[in-house]
Amino acid sequence: MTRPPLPAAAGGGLIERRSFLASGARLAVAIPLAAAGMPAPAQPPLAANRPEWMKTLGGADQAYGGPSPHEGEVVRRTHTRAAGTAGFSTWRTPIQDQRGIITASGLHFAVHHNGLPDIDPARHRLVLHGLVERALQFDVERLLRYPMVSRVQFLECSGNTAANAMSPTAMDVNAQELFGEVSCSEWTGVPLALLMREAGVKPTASWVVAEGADGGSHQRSLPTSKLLDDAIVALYQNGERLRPSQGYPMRLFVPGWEGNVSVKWLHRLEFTDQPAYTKDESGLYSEVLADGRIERFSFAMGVKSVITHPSGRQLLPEPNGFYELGGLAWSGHGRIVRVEVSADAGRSWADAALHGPTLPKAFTRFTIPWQWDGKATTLMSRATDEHGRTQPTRATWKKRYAAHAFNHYHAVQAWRVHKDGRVENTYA
Ligand SMILES: Nc1nc2c(c(=O)[nH]1)N[C@H]1C(S)=C(S)[C@@H](COP(=O)(O)O)O[C@H]1N2
Ligand SMILES: [Mo]
Repeated sequence: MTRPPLPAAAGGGLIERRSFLASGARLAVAIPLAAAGMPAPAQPPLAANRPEWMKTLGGADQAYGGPSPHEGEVVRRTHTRAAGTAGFSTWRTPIQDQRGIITASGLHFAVHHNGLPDIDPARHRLVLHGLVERALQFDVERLLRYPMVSRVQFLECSGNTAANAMSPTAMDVNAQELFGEVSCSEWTGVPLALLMREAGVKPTASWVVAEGADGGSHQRSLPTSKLLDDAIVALYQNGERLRPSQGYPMRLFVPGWEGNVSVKWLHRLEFTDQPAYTKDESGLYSEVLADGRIERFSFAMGVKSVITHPSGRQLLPEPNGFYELGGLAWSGHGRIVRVEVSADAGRSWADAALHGPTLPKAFTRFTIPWQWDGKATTLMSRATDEHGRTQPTRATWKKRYAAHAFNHYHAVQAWRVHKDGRVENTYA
């Protein structure tokens, strides 16, 4: 029986979501039992040939749970030249395998400029000093006694998606490689405002220099206004104490701002009346604009989105099939209010469904149903936040920055779908 086609939301096979759900449409993805050579089950269908795990007792569990051994491919990835080295390394999260908005702690991306320090929490101290009435020192035990807040928020390296900013032609890489330097966790910690009140930060203290306890002492200057607004000293991540990779035993967490300022292994906050222009902020984390001017302290992360299923180097298993397109959107300025998707290279767009909760400065999951007709096409997503900020095209982004600039790239991402089902990174 042929059914009437479902109402289109836009060109290229995007389906209007409400009527799609209401229609009880047969997705034709599952295998009908009859087709699998089995009669309609009067008794449980597998009774005759049960797998071995249904015939014996299971094994023992472990003290700290881990992922299924069958998911061994879902891991962070680093570049071989950096793997195992003590110096600069980047570990990217498998964003294409994530569903929901929380990144599993063991899969959180990581950027270490000076390797991963092994810190004894009993000997770690946090000092607040400089332009304060009372310089203060906290050990971990004391800090754990303070009132804390919990918020689900993303963390993104300003260099995320740098390959698309720099490479003249689109590199055929997967979403992990391109977009893997962003993650989203529930962060719990002590509001900086509380600690700053206790130290009596002076009105002249417009800046703070935050320093990590890693060998190499990662340092960034931040305006105190941001610390008072929503920054925390994070002690917990997704319900447990921070992972070493994320700054154990404590880190500065600065919501919505480039990852670099969320100083891990935080041990010192010096209140000053001007930025320190540290090595970490004068070099890598200053932007060169197209006209040669330098943009310092480009803190906030722009509005960004990416379709994660399907995405680069994946294979659509069948043409003329139903697929749910979906991905993640986020903005360093606030909440995501809209994500538009195009399945015809940007000629037409439809609103994707946003899956709640849509939290400020957090991942927001979006989806839209899609009937692929088996022809080559290009998929794109474009997010808008509550302040009306949206994503530029790659060409518009490139116009603003010098040719070699790569930080803060947040242009619309396009994936080319080939006739044979291959999905490839492309520039739209
Ligand atoms: N002390 C210290 N803090 C640091 C870094 C570092 O190398 N040392 N890397 C920064 C960078 S570049 C980023 S993007 C974020 C990454 O945080 P994550 O490793 O928890 O994902 O931490 C920032 N904080
Ligand atoms: Mo970073």
